[in-house]
Amino acid sequence: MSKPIYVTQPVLPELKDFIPYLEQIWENKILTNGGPLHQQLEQELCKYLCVDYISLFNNGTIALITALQALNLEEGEVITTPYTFVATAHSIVWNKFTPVFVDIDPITSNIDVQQVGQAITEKTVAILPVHCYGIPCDVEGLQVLATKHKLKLIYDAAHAFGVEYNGQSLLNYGDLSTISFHATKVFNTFEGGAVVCHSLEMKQRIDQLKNFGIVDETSVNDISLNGKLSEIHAALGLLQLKTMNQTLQNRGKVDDYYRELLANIEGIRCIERLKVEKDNYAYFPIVVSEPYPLSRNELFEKFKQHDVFARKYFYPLMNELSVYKSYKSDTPNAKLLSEQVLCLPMYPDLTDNDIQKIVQIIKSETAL
Ligand code: T4K
Repeated sequence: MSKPIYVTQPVLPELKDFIPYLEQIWENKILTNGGPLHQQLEQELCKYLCVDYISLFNNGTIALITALQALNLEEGEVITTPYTFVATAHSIVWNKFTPVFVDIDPITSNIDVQQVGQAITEKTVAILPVHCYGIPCDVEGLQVLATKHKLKLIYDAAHAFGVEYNGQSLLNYGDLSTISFHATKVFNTFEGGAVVCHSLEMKQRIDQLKNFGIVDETSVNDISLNGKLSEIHAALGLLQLKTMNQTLQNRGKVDDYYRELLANIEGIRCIERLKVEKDNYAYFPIVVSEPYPLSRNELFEKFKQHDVFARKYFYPLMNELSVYKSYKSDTPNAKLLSEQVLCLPMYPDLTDNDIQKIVQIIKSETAL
């Protein structure tokens, strides 16, 4: 039996390098609630990501829910993309807003700014785009709309750790950005996440919200969740950061090699990455269409027969899930892409042999 190849594999530090952090935690007995490693990780992340303020969370979903809560918005509609992971839409409904799904640009896979403009009504309170696969949205176009209509702009940047665009961190765009540090992400703390914001006042509000809304020993100002990241998770983050540049470099090599080997296969299109100062190569999505002899689903199954576990990120669309079907929307570009997309295995330790094997499975169909 060949060793299975999954869509991703987390980067893990050497176990021996983790031990001193555990010793420190055991020694001082501070396990959570903003301990020293948590504070150190916030500082180091601000420096690494070139952002002013960051609040750590126990996962990206709670970060997203809290970001929406932090803005004190009136009830109303939040415009978003259906081409995403369920957490994006869930965060809107958890906050009792109404999601409005608009179509995407089929080339970038990100929300289409023109469609956003057409969906804005007097009920709209915010826009929640996703930098899908770590590819930047049209941040300038979205900001113009948000400013013109006095809307809040929150980016679900779960995939966008480390991306630099237009001379700065992509996370600096909009009012708030949220990141995921899940095991499957470019930077992981096993589970984890963060909100990036632009002022100390907002950071303090977010920090209160992630701690039950507690202000001090006798006052609680908001009804909110426990979103804190523990010291063990923070330690894992500190270790990950040490090798982050190498991680991104290796991901870039995997991306390059795939593109080289997949060039000129009819019916297979690699989704282009926008030219950016620093990319994170978060995913490697391909689009499968005619004249390639197999459908996306058939290729997905064929991979499985060879112990290659690609993923249909993102299928089904949010507006096709039973829980979101009642929210009316018309998103033909997103529908087509969700039926044709397949994310190939992408992680820094993926070997050239593995990549050749994956591409050979694709090519073997065209040689029949
Ligand atoms: N917004 C967006 C746009 C997102 O994509 C996500 C999460 C969020 C918000 C929410 O952030 P978090 O609350 O999760 O921090 C995965 C992840 O669970 C999820 O984090 C991610 N997006 C989504 C796109 O993918 P699954 O159900 O596909 O994961 P799973 O467990 O099937 O893992 C995929 C493969 O990765 C496995 O086949 C093997 C490998 N793997 C996975 C885990 C968990 C490992 O090798 N080790 C592991 O520990 O959702």
